[in-house]
Amino acid sequence: MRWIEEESFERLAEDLEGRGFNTSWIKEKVKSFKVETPSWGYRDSGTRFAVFHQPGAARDVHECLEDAAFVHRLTGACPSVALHIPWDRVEDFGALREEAEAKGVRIGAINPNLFQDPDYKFGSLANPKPEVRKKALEHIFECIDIMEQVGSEVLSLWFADGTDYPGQGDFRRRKAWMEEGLREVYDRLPGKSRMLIEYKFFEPAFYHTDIPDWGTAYALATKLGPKAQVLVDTGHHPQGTNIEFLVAFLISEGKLGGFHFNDRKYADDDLTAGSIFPYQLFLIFNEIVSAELEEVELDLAYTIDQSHIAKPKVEAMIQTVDVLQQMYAKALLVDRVALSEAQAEGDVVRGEEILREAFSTDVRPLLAQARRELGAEPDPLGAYRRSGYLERVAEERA
Ligand code: PSV
Ligand code: MN
Repeated sequence: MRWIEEESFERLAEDLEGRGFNTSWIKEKVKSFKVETPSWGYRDSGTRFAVFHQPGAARDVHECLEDAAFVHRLTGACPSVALHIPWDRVEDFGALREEAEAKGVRIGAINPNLFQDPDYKFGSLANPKPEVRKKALEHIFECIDIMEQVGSEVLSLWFADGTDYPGQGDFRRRKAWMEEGLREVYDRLPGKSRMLIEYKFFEPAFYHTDIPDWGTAYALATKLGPKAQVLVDTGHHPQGTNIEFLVAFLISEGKLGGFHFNDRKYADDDLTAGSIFPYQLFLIFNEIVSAELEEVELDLAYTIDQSHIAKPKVEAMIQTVDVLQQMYAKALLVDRVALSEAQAEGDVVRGEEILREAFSTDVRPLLAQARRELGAEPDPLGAYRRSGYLERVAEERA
């Protein structure tokens, strides 16, 4: 593994300097890249057909925090953990906050669960029954209280609301109920906190979904006000959607709030980010870096939203962090001056080649160096495999 050696970094740095880049600035940017991991990514999970147990999978929120803290120690890039309520509900959230901090992480976005309770069979905030809408609203209010107790500033909302058949629901009425509920939530947001509205074009509903796409989420967030933004889950689009375009659109409107990273081949498959469409992931980061360089105000909640079945969970998480860092680093290597020249001149091939040059640069030596400087592991996956962590927790959590 030559890329891990400091010499490889020095060679890359020399090459980049030769291409006109400021390597230490790029390295600092890579070091500042942080992504939240989800508690639910450390627990047992399943398909629609079965739940599969993995030895060592976290059994409660405390073990999720333990796994997340270990991922952070190895990568230096995952200082916070997203919680899902009620899966992660505890008696004392103040104590949970302290526990997280003692382990070296903090609690990030709070995700209400508005899909699992049988009452939500026909929706939550857009349910035709007022008592169910009220129940959903109260659950979100509970999550806002939890945010205050754990010091979180992000309420992350995903609704499974939708219908399966024509005639099942009244679209406009459901829209009004959704808006009414979201308004009440918005008005309760404390201090500097914000709400992120996630969309998904289908599943669990198969005929219509109340917030199916980024345009709908954008319209709702715009109506609500500046503390409401859109959350892009990379797996929640129909085939062929140009995600980098919608990311650019939302950035320019000040409405991009964050991401749920994963990848998909067919639907919401929860695969490792970049495992199927790495170039797309690079192009998404390309839009973000382009905005960062123009000093567009951005506060993006980067979160991994993956629940692995085929892969061991902690390994998959570390692998994902590495992929995200790679794509971000590659996006920092786009020659922006040359790119805008090519665009102005209508030189399509040159413009594309500039992107391809950045995408094909092996940035692993840069990442290894950044991690060394962060006090993390230059090769976090290798370090994880050598650590014996999985064997230890598999025994403890048997
Ligand atoms: C739904 O598919 C989703 O992406 C939402 O973000 C949820 O919060 C998450 O999965 C976990 O259920
Ligand atoms: Mn998601």
